Amino acid sequence: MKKTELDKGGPSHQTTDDRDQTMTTAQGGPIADGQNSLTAGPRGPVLLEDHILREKIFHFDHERIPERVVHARGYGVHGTFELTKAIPELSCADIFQREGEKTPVFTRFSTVAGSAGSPDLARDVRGFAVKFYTQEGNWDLVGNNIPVFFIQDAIKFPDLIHSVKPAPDRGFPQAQSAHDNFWDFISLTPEATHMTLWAMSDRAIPRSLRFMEGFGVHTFRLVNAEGKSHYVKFHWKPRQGLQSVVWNEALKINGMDPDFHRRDMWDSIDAGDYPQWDLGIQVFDDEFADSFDFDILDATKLIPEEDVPVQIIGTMTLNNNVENFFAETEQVAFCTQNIVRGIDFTNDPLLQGRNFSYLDTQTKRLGGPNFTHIPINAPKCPMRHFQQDGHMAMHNPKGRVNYEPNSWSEDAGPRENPDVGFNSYPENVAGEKQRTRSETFADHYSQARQFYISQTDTERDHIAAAYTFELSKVEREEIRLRMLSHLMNVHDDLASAVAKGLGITDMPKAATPAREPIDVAPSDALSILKNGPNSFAGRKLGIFICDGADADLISALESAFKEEGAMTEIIAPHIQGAKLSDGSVKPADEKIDGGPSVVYDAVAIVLSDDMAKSVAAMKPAKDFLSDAYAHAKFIGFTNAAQPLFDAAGLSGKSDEGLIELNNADAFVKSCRALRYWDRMKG
Ligand code: HDD
Repeated sequence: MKKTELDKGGPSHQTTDDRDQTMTTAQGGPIADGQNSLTAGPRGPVLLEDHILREKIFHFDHERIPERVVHARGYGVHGTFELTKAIPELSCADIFQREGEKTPVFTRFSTVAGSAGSPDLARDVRGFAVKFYTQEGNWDLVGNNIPVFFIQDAIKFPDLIHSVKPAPDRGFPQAQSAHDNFWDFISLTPEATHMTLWAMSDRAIPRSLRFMEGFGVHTFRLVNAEGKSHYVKFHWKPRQGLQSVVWNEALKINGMDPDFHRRDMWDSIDAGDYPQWDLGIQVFDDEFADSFDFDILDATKLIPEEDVPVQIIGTMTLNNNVENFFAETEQVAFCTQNIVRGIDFTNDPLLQGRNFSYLDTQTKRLGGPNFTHIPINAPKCPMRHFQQDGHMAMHNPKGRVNYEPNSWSEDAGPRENPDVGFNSYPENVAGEKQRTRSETFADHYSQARQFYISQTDTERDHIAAAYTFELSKVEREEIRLRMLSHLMNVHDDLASAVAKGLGITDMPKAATPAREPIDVAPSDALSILKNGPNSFAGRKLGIFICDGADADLISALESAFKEEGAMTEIIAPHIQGAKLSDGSVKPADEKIDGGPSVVYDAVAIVLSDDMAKSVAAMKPAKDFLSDAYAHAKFIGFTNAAQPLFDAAGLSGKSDEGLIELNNADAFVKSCRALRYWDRMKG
């Protein structure tokens, strides 16, 4: 029977004569028609024998796997790690032996609390997990963008996560910590105080995944060929420098572009602007550990870089977007217990609990024990063992032997090798079984205070504003007061700023510390603003234009920012673009209401006298300018922008961040400071 256009599903229905492109079933059978079910007559019932329909719907019905119980929202990228300083004296790990050698990596960034579809700019800790495919097996460094954690013992993790995730009765709020359950738990968990200082700081609203540090958090061991051990903390330092957004901006970005971070990562790699991080190590021994004011096994504490400097030993370059999000980013299975010879664990109770949890969770999430057979998880070095069978087994032992010891001489299968095999560091351990927390873990406030006093005034204001915002969303007053009682042990300025923000006049009694806080010196490394890149490279300028705008100025801006290593985008009243002063038509990347200033690091407003009034009447144009101003951005403008300034309520405003566009190079130079923070004072 000949098919009509309608049978084929309309004119868009495509067929091919090319055998290689022919669509098939999962069994490989060519498909003649994938758009019409098999029915008895044109209006009759669908026949059960329709194996094409059955297979297609069956597979679709099974497309989802459980999202990660935490860190569900994430984005993965391929890259390489290049060793720049060999450290055989510290570690016999193969990856640390040969300078200049490159090891493939897969890195997944994530938020913690939100579900897989939640917005990128939630106030949250960011996961920073790196899988190194070394020649002696996979090493997973499963860290965060914050060097400390909320809790000291893994047994509390389910409670922590339950408290931050949506409440079980109502199923909200999503991807937020600004609610009763979270702050109830935190206010009853003094050890979390240090971490919440970080989470309320701008670290928790990074401008880009490319502009954040990463930390292995725990103290690990490096072990050399002679079996000598040193303690180590791992750091990732972004070559792009640190940068965050402001809270009001984050809220607006979430609405305008919930995929802001993943889009930014995809776009920069696609454009060949590959983000890089240096891998740093802080190495120390028992002598330092014994003299340190805090316990090196306590994951709520960091070791200031001023005390133990970070030595750079290599560079990670992320240079390859995934081919398939599900196959790679979703199926990648990081496990803290994936370590290699030359690296070992310590007795950090949080780390030890994690070592149990990750293997367990991957088995559930990926459906069985063979998730290491999935290409993204498989080592890139040879692997030989007698593990076999199970769901979806792809690599089973070959031949007759699948056990050890065995007395077969040929095809006997793999054998242990004490010379190159993993040997746990033979730490001497003894003690009574008990459920206690070491006394040495009891100081919960000193490092929180250190973090606070290490920040610039702007950053301190942001921290106080974040606590105020979050606690204002808390319905129960006693939780707000209990939180305040902890902040009083951190710093009076912080406690009184938050109390003022909340409208609390009668201060509660300060919480009784489990151990008296001590004085610790500020550490500049803890501030974002003290460690700015002094460059606009990797950032984005939004150029708002209209008909009649100065063509030469626009092209000067584009080349000056390109020279800086930055991107530019054109925003115009219409997506078709604008007819410039020289008669050329400049296409737009965004229409004004689709390209708000919150998605740019700085803006240039290049208008013409003829259009100045009509542009000033556009609501999104006013928001573009007033948001850029409120978010302390550098704003370049031409004279014709004056009516827009008036309309945005900014008549007569002048500061060093508002720059008349006479010279594109000078404007780039100013933008290197990233924000004009002084505007926010007072
Ligand atoms: Fe965890 C995922 C980081 C404590 C249990 N964690 C997960 C991921 C990161 C971290 C980055 C996402 C990995 C990916 O992209 O797939 N987690 C941390 C850090 C911690 C930490 C830095 C403290 C220092 N985690 C922690 C504890 C437990 C877990 C104490 C449990 C006792 N984490 C998990 C998990 C997850 C996970 C349930 C969920 C999905 C997954 O493992 O793959 O096993």
